[in-house]
Amino acid sequence: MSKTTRQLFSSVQAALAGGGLFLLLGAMSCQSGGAAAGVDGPPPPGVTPPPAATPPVFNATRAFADLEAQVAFGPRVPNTEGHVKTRDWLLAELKKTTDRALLQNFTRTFSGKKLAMSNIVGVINPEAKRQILLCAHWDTRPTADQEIEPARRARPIAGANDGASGVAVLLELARMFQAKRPPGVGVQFVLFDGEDYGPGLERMFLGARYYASKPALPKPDYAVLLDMVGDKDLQIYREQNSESFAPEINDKIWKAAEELKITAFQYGVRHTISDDHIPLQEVGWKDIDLIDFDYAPWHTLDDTPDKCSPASLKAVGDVVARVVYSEK
Ligand code: 1BN
Ligand code: ZN
Repeated sequence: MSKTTRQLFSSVQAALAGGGLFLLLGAMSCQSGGAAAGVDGPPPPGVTPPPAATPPVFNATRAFADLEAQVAFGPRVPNTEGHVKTRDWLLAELKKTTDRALLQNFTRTFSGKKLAMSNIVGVINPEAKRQILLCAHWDTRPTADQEIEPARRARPIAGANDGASGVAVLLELARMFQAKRPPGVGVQFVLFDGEDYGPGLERMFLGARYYASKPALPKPDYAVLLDMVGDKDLQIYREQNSESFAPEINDKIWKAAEELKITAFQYGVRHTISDDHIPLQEVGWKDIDLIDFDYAPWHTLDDTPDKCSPASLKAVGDVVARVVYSEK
């Protein structure tokens, strides 16, 4: 499928899945500027310093190694060995970097099959009055349903971008926040399970739905979900459900991107996506989804690390870090 055809197809599919309108709005605020710094370096000269504190450097090489490490565990599908090993590794990583880390275990049964799942939770500065939730899903799609050939379609995806990318950014952010505590806020990390179980939407977002009904930590002031943020050709547009429900959080993110001159953050709204932010929005939490849904290998066997880049992880990490360190 060509990129254009693919984009149209995926947009319509996302719009249908979200039950919303597919809109291309041009009313939002973001300008593209020059590139960000070299892949592991500090911001380029001339970039406006953040108001509250300067973030440490986001180490893109280390973040990308975390993406590859997740993929190396194999598909992270509930009730598989790769899922258990990845869960234990992620919990151990968050135990190293956060003040408190825990597993929130839960089960769901579909067609007589009981699935054991875990949301993985960590928090830095839990005593702070203001709290931000940063989240991503760590599970992967059990079947590559966008493959054309039936034999390929039956196999699980590697989930380099769709799964590992958002988690990789969050693990590196946790290291940064441990090295230099954000002055004005607590940061909650939740890695959701069961986002991509499927095949239908009624069997998706399982961890986010569970968390929304039984939050392990106090209600955050706002939440930012990272999903599919590793594409080599990263282009993140505002997502419609996020823009409808929490435009002020989108504004914070796009303002930081503009200040850092990070061109991956694009002007306007592109897709309407059902994702883990919806269950949180449904219980009244201000929540946005940062997602680049124009990704040709989506739900195929080609969603592998070579389609992703350290620079893309850094673009997103730098922007989120700036927002967090700007909170007073
Ligand atoms: C995102 C990544 N999603 C699944 N994998 C959410 C989604 C659901 C996106 C349906 C489009 C359609
Ligand atoms: Zn997916």
